Amino acid sequence: MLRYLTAGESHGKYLTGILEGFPAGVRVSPAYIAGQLRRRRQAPGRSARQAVETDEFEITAGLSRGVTTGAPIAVCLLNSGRALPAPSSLPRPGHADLPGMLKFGTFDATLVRERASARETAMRVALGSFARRLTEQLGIDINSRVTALGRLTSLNAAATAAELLRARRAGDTLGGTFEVTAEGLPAGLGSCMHWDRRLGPRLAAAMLGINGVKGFEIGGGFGLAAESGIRAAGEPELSGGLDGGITNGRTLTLRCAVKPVPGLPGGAPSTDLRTFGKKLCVSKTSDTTAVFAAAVVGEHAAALELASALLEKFGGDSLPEIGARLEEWRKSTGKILRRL
Ligand code: EPS
Repeated sequence: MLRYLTAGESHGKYLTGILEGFPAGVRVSPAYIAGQLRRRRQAPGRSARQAVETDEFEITAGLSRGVTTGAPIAVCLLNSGRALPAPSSLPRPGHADLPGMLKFGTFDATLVRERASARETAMRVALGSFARRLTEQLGIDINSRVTALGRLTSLNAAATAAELLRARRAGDTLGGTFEVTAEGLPAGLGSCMHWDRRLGPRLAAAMLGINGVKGFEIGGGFGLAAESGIRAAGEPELSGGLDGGITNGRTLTLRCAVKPVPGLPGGAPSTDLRTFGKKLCVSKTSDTTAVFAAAVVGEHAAALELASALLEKFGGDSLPEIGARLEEWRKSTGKILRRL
């Protein structure tokens, strides 16, 4: 079993992450992790905060000369934009502030927002980079693409930039949808034998656990509700690579809907929990959209879950051991799958 934990506040000194149960023998260069962090940090639509973040990190355990050892992996990721915000009893609407203040019995919204912040997803990318390297070295290719920015569905660099500029000038923010695919997965990951062993709900939890993600689909998703059985049977890719919670050897396709960033530069009406005075809650550092960054996080969140499922099926303490078992499995299942 692969498990991971993160700690750290958005404006704390650094984020901390531990990845446990990861096999030995996986080559992971710091440059690779830095590249993945850069993809998240420099995604379109990010706030001015990203210009001061360098995502400098140190791997303090579990890696020797660029190769994993089988020991728990520990990562420290520095926060550069470190001006701790002043305490505030004004919750930002649409964020975790209000329910978090009620839940934890505090009048200080910053105590909640510091941890609820999407800054934490930088650590999920850092730890997910290890899982992504493992899957890559086993011949599995995980990718993502943004499929909608607000109402814009034919995306190219120019249209995206224009739509982001339009929203920024209007003091507005945008949501969107993204897709994560995994190609080269063997059939047989996950299980139909108990609901919580199904890969679908496990991937759903990983993807819905990304800040701002409100919707999740596998393959044809909600569209399948309107399909007839005959039509659906004719298009097996609509199952999105999973049948009965088990990978079927086809491309895995996951789709997520990201809500528009609730922090508005022009301000959103809120109520101070100490005075009950009505005030505008102004967010100067909000992203214009989080959908491009979330897509990168989605790849890594999916990679962690898929790596875990691979380890459950093929066991092994080192990459060569897992690789040999997987190759045997691909040979034997391939003989059947190729004849269908
Ligand atoms: C975030 C608000 C902004 C973002 C932050 C996520 O930060 P702040 O207002 O605390 O300066 O920049 O994202 C990151 C720092 C990051 O690295 O993703 C929020 O409220 O979620």
